[in-house]
Amino acid sequence: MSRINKQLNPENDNLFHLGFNTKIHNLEEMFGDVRVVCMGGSAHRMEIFAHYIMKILGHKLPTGLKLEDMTCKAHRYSFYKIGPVISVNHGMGMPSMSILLHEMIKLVTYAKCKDPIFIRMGTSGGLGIKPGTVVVTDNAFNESLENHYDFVVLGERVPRPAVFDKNLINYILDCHSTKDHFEVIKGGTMGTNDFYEAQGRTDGAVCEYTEEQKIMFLKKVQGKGIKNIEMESTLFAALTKYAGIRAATICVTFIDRLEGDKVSVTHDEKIELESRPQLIVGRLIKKILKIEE
Ligand code: R2B
Ligand code: URA
Repeated sequence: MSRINKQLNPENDNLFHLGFNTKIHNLEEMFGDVRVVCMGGSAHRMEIFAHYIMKILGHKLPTGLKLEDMTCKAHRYSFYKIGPVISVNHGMGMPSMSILLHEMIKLVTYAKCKDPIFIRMGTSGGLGIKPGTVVVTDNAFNESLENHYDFVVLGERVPRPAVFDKNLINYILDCHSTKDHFEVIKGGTMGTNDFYEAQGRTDGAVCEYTEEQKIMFLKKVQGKGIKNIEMESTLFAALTKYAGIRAATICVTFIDRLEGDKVSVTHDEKIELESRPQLIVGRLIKKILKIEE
């Protein structure tokens, strides 16, 4: 069910952090064909992904032209449109993602996109699973291990369920090939507002708990069916569901948090690991757009 704000005026709105204004930009003409909005934390990664999607769609730029970051004038996010696919970075953490999500949901609404899908491709720390495994989130949890995200509305906490679309999850799991050299699994994800204490790390600038207390906490998290920890899924699940947008989170794990805290992958390993969710989402996009292999 869609609960898009009825007070919005599509004729007069400023998507401030994207630099689009409905008085100036005809969003329906610019974005009406969009089917999939892909998001990820880093601007660089989403530019690489945009080029990957160009290859998949068979788009070739004439010599001398390059992909343009369409929101560069707003100096906040990096945003690429490749035919029916948008590739945009959301930054780190839920406040940054929340701003982008509000404005992207308004954008696809004003553009009259038909049943667009939002995907977050990310990185995470795993819990008792082999590093490099890709996790497709079914339920997202907050730092208190609750299956909802607490929005703060007019000073009051408003919990909204943090669950993802079951059919879309299965559709994504089907994109995993037995030939892939990594596992793709379904599981719970904990989204935190901090990388260090909230994720039970002992290597932050401050820390007043012991290694034993940390492991006890992480085992409790694991006991909830949670397979990985990152910093956006709870808000992402709850806001998209509330707005009536089908969405999914698909994250690679860099480390097993039961084995340690430090992410020590090399630059090349990082690029390869980050390409795993992209590979799966590339196949998903081909299926959605009915592009032959
Ligand atoms: C995963 O990685 C980032 C922190 O290193 C954060 O955006 C996340 O969710
Ligand atoms: N991102 C996180 O938020 N946590 C990790 O452990 C790794 C990546």
